[in-house]
Amino acid sequence: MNVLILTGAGISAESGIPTFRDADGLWEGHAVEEVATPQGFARNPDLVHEFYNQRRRALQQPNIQPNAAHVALADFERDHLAKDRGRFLLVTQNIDNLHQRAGSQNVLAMHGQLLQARCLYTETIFDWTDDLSVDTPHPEEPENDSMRGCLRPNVVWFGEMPIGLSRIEQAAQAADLFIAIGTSGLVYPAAGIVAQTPPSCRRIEVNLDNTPASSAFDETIRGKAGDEVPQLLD
Ligand code: BJW
Repeated sequence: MNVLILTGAGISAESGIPTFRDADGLWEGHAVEEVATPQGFARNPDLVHEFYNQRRRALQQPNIQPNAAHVALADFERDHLAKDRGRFLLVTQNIDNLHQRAGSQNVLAMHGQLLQARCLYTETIFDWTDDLSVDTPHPEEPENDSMRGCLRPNVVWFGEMPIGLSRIEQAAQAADLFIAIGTSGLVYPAAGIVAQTPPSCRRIEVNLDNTPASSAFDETIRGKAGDEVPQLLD
């Protein structure tokens, strides 16, 4: 049985990371086009850096830990692969690294990672835990002033190409079980993955609420990921 999991911000809500579109979400007080597009970054890099600096600092607070849903997915994958039951891929839209910290192995972070920075010129990716600014020197060329401020968060903004799309498409087409957890089904191409799975695939949505994608699933489980995912995968 080939398993494909898709996760969104809702799976990390119980770990203390705000979602985007719920009340008190990350977009509140921010115009999406100002903080999550390449054009917004070009117009006002200070604002965008500050938005991500705050989130990077918050992510590294000791109280932010993987929750029961992250752990259940990591345990399920370990067992599935150890028993040679088929393939397993966890596609996450989250940039928070909590799946990796919970022990998941086959994780594809399709919208990038907050604890990475990328050089605008060379595309080199660096592990990054500190603040970024328009004055941050290039890690490999700290004396070269023309390279100052060349780093951006290694995340995927609107209008940019998400990571690993062909691998995701292949996994969707080969999936026998597809589970989407804690995602609003509003952002493409992630929201379209369910439509790429074959008719024989069992499709399950776990979410607090209905989403525009709900009708594409065979089963919808309403509740908190931290309660529902461990039960579902037990
Ligand atoms: C719980 C819970 C609990 C709460 N338990 N549940 C087709 C149609 C229409 C538009 C498009 C299309 N194709 C492309 C587009 C344009 C665009 C798009 O989708 N726009 C729509 C908004 C209309 N897409 C893109 O631009 C993408 N790029 C692309 O398609 O490129 C193609 C291309 C071709 C050729 C050249 C170049 C490009 C890129 C999208 C990038 C999205 N980036 C962001 C920011 C990432 C960095 C960051 O984190 O800051 O990704 S936006 C933001 O939304 C973030 C998220 O990953 C993403 C999805 O959000 P998510 O995870 O679903 O969170 P929420 O908050 O929306 O929902 C949370 C859910 O959890 C809710 O349902 C709650 O009920 C639930 N929940 N607590 C269970 N405890």
